[in-house]
Amino acid sequence: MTSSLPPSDAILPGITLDQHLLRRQRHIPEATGDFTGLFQQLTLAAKVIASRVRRAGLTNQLGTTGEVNVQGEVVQKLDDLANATILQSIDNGRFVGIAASEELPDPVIFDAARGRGKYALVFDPLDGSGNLDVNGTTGTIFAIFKRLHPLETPSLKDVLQPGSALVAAGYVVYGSSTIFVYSTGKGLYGFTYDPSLGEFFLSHPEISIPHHGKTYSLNEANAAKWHPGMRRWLKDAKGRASEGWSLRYSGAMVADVHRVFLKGGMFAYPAEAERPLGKLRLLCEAAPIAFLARAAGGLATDGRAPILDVQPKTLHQRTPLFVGSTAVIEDVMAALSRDE
Ligand code: AHM
Ligand code: MG
Repeated sequence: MTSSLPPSDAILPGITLDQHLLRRQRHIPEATGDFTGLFQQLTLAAKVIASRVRRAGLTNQLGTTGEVNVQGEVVQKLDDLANATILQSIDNGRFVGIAASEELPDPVIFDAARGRGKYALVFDPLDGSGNLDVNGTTGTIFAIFKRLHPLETPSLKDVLQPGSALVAAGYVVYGSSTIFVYSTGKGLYGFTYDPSLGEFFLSHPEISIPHHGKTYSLNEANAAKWHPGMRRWLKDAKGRASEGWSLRYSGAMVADVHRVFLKGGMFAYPAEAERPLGKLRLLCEAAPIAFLARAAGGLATDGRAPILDVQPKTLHQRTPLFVGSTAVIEDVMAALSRDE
């Protein structure tokens, strides 16, 4: 028997999400551990949702609840389950004072009497849930603000902050594997879930969005309703097919954005003639994705202004969204401004 140990990566697949958070926390002398505690609650929720999504076809969890949510959209059974999972995961802790979900008309206030919980959480529990019935990819998106007045009872104001005020954001992709991606503003990190060990391991250190990219992800069936500049940009890109442009669109923003973050290109849900603010939600979808894009060297705009600068007026406010490689987004913005 040899006394030398094998290299550590021959035993462990890498550092865990917990270890990663703790190492970063050590560099912040004033850290209380609340942030790490909140992330532990979120990763627990991600594991539970991933497990439910994987087994949904066996547990009568596919299909709709028969209800329509505050967005006017049909609620899938797993939308409800994912929403309840996240709320339960954070309710037993003291870190979140107020949480707002895409699925709920109003924010949930925790422990209002004592005004505890210095963070405000906004989330889309199961993005792209229309994909569930066809075994397509779905995801969870989350955004974390510091509450404006942590000693006071939490209120809607804690949530109605611009993306530039976020302290962290992330998403979980429930795809061929489960991947948890997060940033606190500097660096974007991805962790792949090993279900046999019940741990997320660092698999994508320092994700950096390529400056250029040749993939566009948008629902082209809506093109007739878009701004003429957007239509022309797309026509030009298609005319340059020999340059290698490809269309990839999954119906789940998280899946499409994850591709764009890794390979470059653009995800967009533009404004439409009868829907000038597009479809996606500013707070629980666009702002966190814009925050992550900036951390990885990319751009996100509503076509006029950076998404991160937009001050939300209402909880479920919508926004057009163009996000991805800097060169592509700048090109699209130029096309949009030419036809104003
Ligand atoms: P959801 O949060 O209710 O699932 O809606 C958001 C989703 C995005 O994930 C996706 O990019 C978009 O809606 C797809 O919309 P469409 O079917 O109009 O292309
Ligand atoms: Mg969504």
